[in-house]
Amino acid sequence: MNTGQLKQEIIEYSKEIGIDKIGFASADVFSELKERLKRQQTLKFQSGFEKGTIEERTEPGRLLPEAQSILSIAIAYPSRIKNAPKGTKENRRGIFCRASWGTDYHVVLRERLEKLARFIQEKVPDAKNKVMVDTGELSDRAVAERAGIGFSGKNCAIITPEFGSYVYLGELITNIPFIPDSPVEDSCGDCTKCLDACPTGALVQGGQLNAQRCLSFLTQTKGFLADEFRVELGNRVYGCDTCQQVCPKNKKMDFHFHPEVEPEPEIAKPKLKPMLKISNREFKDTFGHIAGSWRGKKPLQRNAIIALAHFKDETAVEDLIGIMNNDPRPVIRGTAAWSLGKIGTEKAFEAIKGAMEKEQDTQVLFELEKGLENQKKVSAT
Ligand code: B12
Ligand code: SF4
Ligand code: SF4
Repeated sequence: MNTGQLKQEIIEYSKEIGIDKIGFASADVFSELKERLKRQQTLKFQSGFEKGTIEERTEPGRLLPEAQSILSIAIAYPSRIKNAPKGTKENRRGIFCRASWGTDYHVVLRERLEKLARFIQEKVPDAKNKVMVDTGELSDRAVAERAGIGFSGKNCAIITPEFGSYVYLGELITNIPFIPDSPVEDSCGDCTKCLDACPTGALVQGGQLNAQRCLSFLTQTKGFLADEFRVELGNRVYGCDTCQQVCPKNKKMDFHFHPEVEPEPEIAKPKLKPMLKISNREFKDTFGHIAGSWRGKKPLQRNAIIALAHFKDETAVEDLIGIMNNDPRPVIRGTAAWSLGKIGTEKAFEAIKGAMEKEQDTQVLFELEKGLENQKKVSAT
């Protein structure tokens, strides 16, 4: 088998099936990453969403015993919504991060990678391949960096020279020994724009994230959100793009190559109030196909409630009172109480007082008290 020729054929085929960039890396142990992951673990900076042990994450041979190479793929996604709907006073809107626009990228990339695997199998019948996107053990970024897809920015993202950092990543481990590509040179230079812009200081230094402080992570948690983060959340209902938006490498990067990952404007920037009362069925029909629905509706509803407080949306008071009094989930009742306190109309405070008489859950009671404290602040001014 001539692996040089096969590599060329794979590159050609990848373009035909809608892969924007492909790179080849060795399947050697990721020793630097191993140390990094240990350090992050000791510091408790991990998110908990990472799959597998540190060994599985850094030794490709544990995932495919015959592993020789890893093919890394990137698919560019849009950064702008054409004809984006604007929020109004009556209809405030939230925002999903760009990586959650259009069809779930796990589905899109897996389909491309499986085609690639079949193509290789046809050429080399005894080839052994294993594909993964995001939910696999490997660090998609470390693979992409080694395969020359892009460099690892201070915002932690893989930044490609062609598409900036707005790319999804996935990989295919194989037993074929391809000649590896060379890494892309790091060109962050003296820039610190992402570190300066991060609303929560989650980027503790260039290339190091404390995931527990990252709004992207926090939008995906299911419990109460700590107060300090509620203030910073703004209208994000899922994910955070700030450290990518400010990056000069993303200037004018907005690619619309793939209809599947095109944003559906009403979903990518949803009206907030309807999210409060959405049924399970409606949620599945509307948001079920996007990446941002993987944790279910509760975190998104909680974030929508916080976003309404951010806008001080008085038109939402009625709906918020409804869920504060009737929702079976303490996180939703309590966050609604907090939000009502922030919006701070007379009706909102009266409703909080009423809820205090009946509420049994101690965490919700705590949120109700916080809500009422705002009344004291209002009357003191
Ligand atoms: C857990 C996870 C998260 C966590 C933690 C993110 C993080 N930075 O670690 C949370 C929930 C916060 C998150 C958020 C986001 N995520 Co995420 N996430 C993952 C996941 C599942 C694992 C990442 C991981 O293991 N991190 C641990 C760190 C330590 O390793 P790493 O970043 O993978 O690898 C780099 C570092 O180790 C670094 N490194 C190694 N050694 C050393 C040594 C030194 C000194 C330094 C400075 C650095 C360094 O180099 C590696 C290569 O860049 C991957 C999918 C996967 N299976 O890899 C997606 C992934 C990283 N996420 C992705 C995306 C799109 C996002 C968001 C942009 C989504 C959003 N808009 O909200 C944000 C970005 C936040 C940020 N600034 O990183 C993409 C990244 C695409 C890209 N172009 O880089 C991935 C690859 C998913 C995918 N397949 O496309 N994510
Ligand atoms: S995604 Fe948002 S919160 Fe997380 S590091 Fe980037 S700017 Fe900070
Ligand atoms: S904002 Fe500046 S420092 Fe941060 S990733 Fe982009 S170029 Fe690098």
